[in-house]
Amino acid sequence: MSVRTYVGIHDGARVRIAVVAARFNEAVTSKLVEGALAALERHGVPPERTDVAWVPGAFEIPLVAKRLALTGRYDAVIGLGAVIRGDTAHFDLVAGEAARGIMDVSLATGVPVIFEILATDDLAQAEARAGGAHGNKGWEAAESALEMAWLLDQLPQEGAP
Ligand code: INI
Repeated sequence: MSVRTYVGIHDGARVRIAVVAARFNEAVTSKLVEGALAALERHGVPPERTDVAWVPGAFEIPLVAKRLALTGRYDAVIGLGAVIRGDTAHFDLVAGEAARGIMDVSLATGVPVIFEILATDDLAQAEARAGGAHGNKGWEAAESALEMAWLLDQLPQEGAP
């Protein structure tokens, strides 16, 4: 008997995606959003099947991601933010709580919530990952969302023999 293997693909044919983006460091996060939307379109998710919600900062992403995930309307939610060490003494708190919150939402709702909150030492490092020398992490986040949406759709459901 052969091993059944599941690997998600970037197929946006039927999925609906929500993006939750932080306005803090908007020069960076707007680029992440652009990258995510471009990747979604490239993989077959038109604007009509993509919703974007803006929140004040990365700390607020989990609550809004949870609200959207609980609607049942989305196959995946993408959290986009930029936490820059130089900007705040509570860098670790903001970045850490945003990460923990996103994981909690994902596990509690069963909807994949993609974590693409840049945590960098300075603005230049963030810019390099938002359409600069290190690519656009928003694009990668969108591909992760599609991969997870496909995988969760294809995997056996709870209770399946
Ligand atoms: N929010 C960010 O998204 N990035 C940051 O770098 C940041 N800094 O530096 O403080 C930041 N703070 C705001 C935070 O996310 C909340 O919006 C705020 O604390 C209100 O809850």
